[in-house]
Amino acid sequence: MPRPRVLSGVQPTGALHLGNWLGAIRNWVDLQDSHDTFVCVVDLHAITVPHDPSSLADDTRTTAASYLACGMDPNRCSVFIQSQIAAHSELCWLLNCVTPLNWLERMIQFKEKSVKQGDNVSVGLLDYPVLMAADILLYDADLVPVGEDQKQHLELARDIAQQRINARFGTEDNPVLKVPEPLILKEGARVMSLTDGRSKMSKSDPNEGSRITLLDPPELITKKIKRAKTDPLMGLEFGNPERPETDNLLGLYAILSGKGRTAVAQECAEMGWGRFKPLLAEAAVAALEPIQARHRELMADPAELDNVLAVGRDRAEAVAVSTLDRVRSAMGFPLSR
Ligand code: AQP
Repeated sequence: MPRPRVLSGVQPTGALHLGNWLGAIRNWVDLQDSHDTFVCVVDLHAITVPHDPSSLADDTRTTAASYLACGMDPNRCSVFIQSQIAAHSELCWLLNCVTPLNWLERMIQFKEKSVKQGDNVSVGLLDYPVLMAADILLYDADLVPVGEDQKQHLELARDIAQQRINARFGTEDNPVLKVPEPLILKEGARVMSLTDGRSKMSKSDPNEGSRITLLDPPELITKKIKRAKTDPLMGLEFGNPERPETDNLLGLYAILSGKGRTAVAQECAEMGWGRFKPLLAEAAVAALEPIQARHRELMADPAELDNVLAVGRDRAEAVAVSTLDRVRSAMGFPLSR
């Protein structure tokens, strides 16, 4: 039996943070033994908002190195860079031409991100979910790990595959594209901003104090946690809707210390912030230390990283090109290769 295939990725829009690790990459690491795992750095997605061309290539490599430093093992998964495989852009175009505009206009992420862009909203930002659909569908993914924020995009990918490609260009017995299922991720993996417990931790938040990046040095981690927003109440607890910051920081402590939610709920039930914050800082520094050490090694050996990415690209391209050919052929194009 072939293992179910999984596809996922993160945008190289800045240094990865605890949310990207705990909400996404940590789950991929768990999947690589049981699933045929493809993970890419989605650099084409990163230019859907204004970007700095002088740092895109470095950010892309640093992100790939972060995947490996967090435990993705190139012998057990395929790690590659999205833009190195032209099939992503080509399938995106084919899907664009069958996707109704109003399906994209109702995407929540588009509405939220376009508000931040003012008059500068690109067509690419609107089209982001179609490119994401192309990423997923190219690999015949059985499962796509999704957090709450990406559920709507996966639903769109399923609708495009089912209603717009298979129903129009395939048959019931011979569908053109595999329709992926969501893989619902571990509970409690949504990490919130350190400065506002009601918004998610994000690479693009202009306030750097709102996130802990995977490469922050220990003193900076300690400083950011010291300044993190709290409330005046004594005793820390989970699940109080009036205390989102408490829920977030306690949740981080449960994961980063490895103690789990029940144990930390007991440990911190009577604690004040003055005692808790140094404990959280210590746990964060200790959890990130091995990732940072491995990341330094990888960045010091560009040839090894190049090799991992070349192997990943070749494996990914073989799958992607064969899917693209299926779609081209179903839509009436002669095969180009
Ligand atoms: N705060 C978070 N908590 C849990 N998971 C998170 N992810 C992102 N932020 C959190 C997960 O990381 C994966 C890839 O994210 P992305 O970089 O492709 O896009 P994003 O979700 O928009 O992440 P950011 O950090 O907020 O980036 P910017 O600021 O550039 O938009 C996804 O699986 C996501 O769920």
